[in-house]
Amino acid sequence: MNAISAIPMRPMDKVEPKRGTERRRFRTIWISDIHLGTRGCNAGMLIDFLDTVDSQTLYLVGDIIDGWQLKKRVYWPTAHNDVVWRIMKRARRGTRVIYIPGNHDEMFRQFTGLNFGGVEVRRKKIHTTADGRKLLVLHGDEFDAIMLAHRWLAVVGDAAYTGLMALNRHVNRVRRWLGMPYWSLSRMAKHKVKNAVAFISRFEEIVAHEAERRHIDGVVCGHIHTAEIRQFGDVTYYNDGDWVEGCTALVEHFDGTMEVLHWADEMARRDAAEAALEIAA
Ligand SMILES: [Mn+2]
Repeated sequence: MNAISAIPMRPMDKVEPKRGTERRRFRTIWISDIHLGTRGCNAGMLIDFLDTVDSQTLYLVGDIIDGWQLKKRVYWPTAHNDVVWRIMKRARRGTRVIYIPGNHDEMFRQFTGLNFGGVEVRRKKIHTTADGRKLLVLHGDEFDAIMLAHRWLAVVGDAAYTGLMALNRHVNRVRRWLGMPYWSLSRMAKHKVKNAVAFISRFEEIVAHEAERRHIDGVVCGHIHTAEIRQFGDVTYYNDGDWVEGCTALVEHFDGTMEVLHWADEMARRDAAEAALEIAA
């Protein structure tokens, strides 16, 4: 807690909407695994996302602030503050914001049931979609115990993952310098590594099984940094991904339709459209 309470806060006096465009409105938005306080966090892309979209309800599905990393070393650039302020501002302006702490921000779990500036802290939450489906929203580390058989992979994976993320940053710095769009090295690597794929699908199966046991229509979680919408019999598994590598959000449209937004792709599409407009002008 000490590292976090030492973070200097400053109010965001001007939050500018994207020029000339209306925000895209959704019924619900889920984001998680932002890992504020680490170098891996893509705060810039998340700020762009928050400035482009709006919703009636916003779920923060855990690992928003990385307390584990902050305890070791305080890393808190302005952009990370800007993310926090944008979310607080949204809550003040009437968006229902529900914060479900994860394992990296478990220090906030002690505040379960409380309300901070319009942000409700909960351990889990049942969300009812516009088309009447009941979804259990939780971070997902609750399933780690069941995943024990895969623990060794998690330990080996963690070290490899940290290295991969460092490489990912350098690759993208060079790509940015060359004017190329953001590209996720580990997203590609994960899909190539057979063990990681087995790990992810095992996690998805366990979560879906839990939904079935509870007689609900589905589960929304984060934790494994892999966005997905997948059907298991009568149960739907949703994962909103992360803002470290994939940069994804899960959204619910006003008719209850769910979609994963890949923000790097959305930004690239918008940039291309803007460039085309400039050429036309
Ligand atoms: Mn987690």
